[in-house]
Amino acid sequence: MKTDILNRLKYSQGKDAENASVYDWRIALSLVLRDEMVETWFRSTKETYAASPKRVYYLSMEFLIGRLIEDMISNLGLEDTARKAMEELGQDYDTIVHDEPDAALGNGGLGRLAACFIDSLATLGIPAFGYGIRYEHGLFEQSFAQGQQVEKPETWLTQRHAWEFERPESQYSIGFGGHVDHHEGKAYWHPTEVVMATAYDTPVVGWRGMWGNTLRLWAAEPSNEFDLESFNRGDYLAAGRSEALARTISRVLYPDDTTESGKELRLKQEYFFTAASLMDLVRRYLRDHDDIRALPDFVAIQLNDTHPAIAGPELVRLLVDDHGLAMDEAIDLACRCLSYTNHTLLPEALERWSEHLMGRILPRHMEIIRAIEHAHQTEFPNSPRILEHGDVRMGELAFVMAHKVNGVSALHTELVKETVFADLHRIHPTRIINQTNGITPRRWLHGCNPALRNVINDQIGDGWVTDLEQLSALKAKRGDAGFVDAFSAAKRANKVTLSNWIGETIGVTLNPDAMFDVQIKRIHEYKRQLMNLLETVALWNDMRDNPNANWTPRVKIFGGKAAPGYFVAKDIIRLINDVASVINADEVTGDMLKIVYPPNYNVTMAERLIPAADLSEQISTAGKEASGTGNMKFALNGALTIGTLDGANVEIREHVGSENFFLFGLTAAEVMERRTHHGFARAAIEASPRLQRVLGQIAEGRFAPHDPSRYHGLVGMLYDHDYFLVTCDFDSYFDTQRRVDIAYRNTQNWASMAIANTASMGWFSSDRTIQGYARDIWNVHSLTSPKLEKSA
Ligand code: 26V
Repeated sequence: MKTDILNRLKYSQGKDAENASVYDWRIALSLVLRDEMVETWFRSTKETYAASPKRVYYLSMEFLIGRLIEDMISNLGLEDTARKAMEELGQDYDTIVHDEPDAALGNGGLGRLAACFIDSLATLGIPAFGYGIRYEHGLFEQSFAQGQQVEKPETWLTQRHAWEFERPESQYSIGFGGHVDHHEGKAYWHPTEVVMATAYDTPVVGWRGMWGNTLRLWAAEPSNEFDLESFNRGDYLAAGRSEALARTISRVLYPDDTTESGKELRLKQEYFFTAASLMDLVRRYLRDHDDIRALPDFVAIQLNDTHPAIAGPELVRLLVDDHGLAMDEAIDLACRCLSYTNHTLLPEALERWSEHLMGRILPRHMEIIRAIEHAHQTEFPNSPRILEHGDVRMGELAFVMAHKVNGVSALHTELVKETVFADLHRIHPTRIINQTNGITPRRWLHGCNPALRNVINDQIGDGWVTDLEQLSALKAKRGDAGFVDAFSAAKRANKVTLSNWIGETIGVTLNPDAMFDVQIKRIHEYKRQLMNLLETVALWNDMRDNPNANWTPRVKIFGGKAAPGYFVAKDIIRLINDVASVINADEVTGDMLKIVYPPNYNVTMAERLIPAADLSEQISTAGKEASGTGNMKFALNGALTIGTLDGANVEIREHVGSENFFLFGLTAAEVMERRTHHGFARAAIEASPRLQRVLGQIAEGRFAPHDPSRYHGLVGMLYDHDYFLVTCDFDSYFDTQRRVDIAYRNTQNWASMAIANTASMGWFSSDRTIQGYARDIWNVHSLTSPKLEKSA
């Protein structure tokens, strides 16, 4: 490996060992690893062509991958070799691997789920492609200025991305705009704007290099004919402008995971990657099949939320306009290929496009959407409309064009049936099914937590990495003092490592024996970071009232970004930072209470924080968090959860046992009922002296003395609207936190509960989730482990 690395340094980076930077070494190492993967990748591709099986195409606007280098090294089983090689070359291995920037091509849970899924598909040996967009700029970089969020463009691609292969031969023209002609029953779309989609492939190799799939991301480039006219006229400025316009499509990830809607560029991004992916998969299919009507036997297309929902009309367009099928037959065929995952019930996140915009950008698709609507209304008169109030409702479109629609946790799926798609569910009662989310154990235990991984391996070997249910063997070891001590020591070591990092990065000194209480996720009102903060202030008050009592020391750790236009979320960030300044400087509470909020939360930061957490905050308003997946990562790494009955918390609690889970708050049904009470928030505040006091302090400027009215809006909102019932759940949350305090003081029992969590999380592997999709939705099979599949 040393020779390979030196060769890569010389011939690919053009550097010798004397002049190489950390970056050069990292690229050299990455290219050597990539060479290794290519072997697996070619073999898998050959086997797939030979077997001609049904394949999965996972269409996702987001893939939140993070760093790849450690994944690649451990999937290939080269940890020791790579470390030794780098060290013998005089390089610090950890510095080298930590040099890789995160691929932050996603906002949060939805994109990270896609990344876990492609890892599981490769590990399970299921032939699959992930299709998405190669954004030049991923999710913005966050910093704080006087406590306020500041966004800066993210620039991962200014460095060489060593994992990908550009495929200039895999290019498709994607049209926009123009008009449609009809001749003798046939439609001809004449777009006015054409953009090229160029493929960039990243090999996705599963555990121990048994199988490799492809993540194919599309970049937008000007077509050759692009504004040739201006160019020939010598108007290079105009030609350059339209060239820039084309590249705009894959320039940047939209950072609003809820509110931003109706933006023309966003619609173009959605169509751009969906159309390129469909043309690509149809072309691959036709290379070794000649009957387009058999497409559903060989192709399963999963839509990750409605973002690629234009796939329905686009596939119909290809089948009718290019392959001559009749409209009704094409719709039926497309349905049998497509399935759709719903990830949110929040009304503001449900996509709609005005018919006007859709008709202007995609005139042929607008005709086809009307045909789909007509066909569905003919078969099911009075069924809910795809077209409503001049809008195309993408959820309804995706539902109607899919043979299966799934929710992402048991509770969420029931709510999908009862709320957003209640009427469609009545018409298609077997279409909605549940597939509870999961996480990949490769990254979220084996990779991020070597200390705990080694303790587990010493007890039960490493079979759990691909068969997470094996962790249940740890349940029996809860009485084994040696094991319990080793488990606790691993957690303590992770907390020390994190404390050092926090000290270095934000200059706050932490006591590693304090309880590390962590809430990391996007900042959203429904996730209720504000409730966590109010509880922190209330605890601080109690500590100051009675400083000599036997308090359980706590560190409250926050992490997360707010959408740039989400002003309430940004106010919450500022308040967390303001409160942190006051509390961290308080000598009365000192080490008993600290608040830290390291900026720019991302996948890599999650990998640092989760292994060091004692307590996992999963406190969303019941009914609002579709699943959550951070909740699973924490429990797997031996943190206990304080949480509501929301999303996958419900199932986590069932698996780990109610005695190992701190439950509080209203249920989804109670939430809906409470909202009907006039003045419910004011009543809740009046009933809680503790909450009143905290809100009073914030309102009178205790945490912003130079700008005392700073949080009047936020506090006023809690009194008057409080749509997410922070006030109603506050007391129950506070009391439960005090139970957590008491439980934490019994270190032996806490360790035992933590072990129960780790040992019970086997079911939450994304391998289990993917096997569910493969069986219930896709009807696809593993090419590496048919036996394993039968036993599952
Ligand atoms: C929506 C939009 C709307 C327009 C602009 C950009 C944009 C980007 C993303 C989204 C999707 C939001 C939905 C989402 O991320 N849902 C999360 O999915 C996770 C995986 O299933 C789940 O664990 C979380 O509970 C759920 O909030």
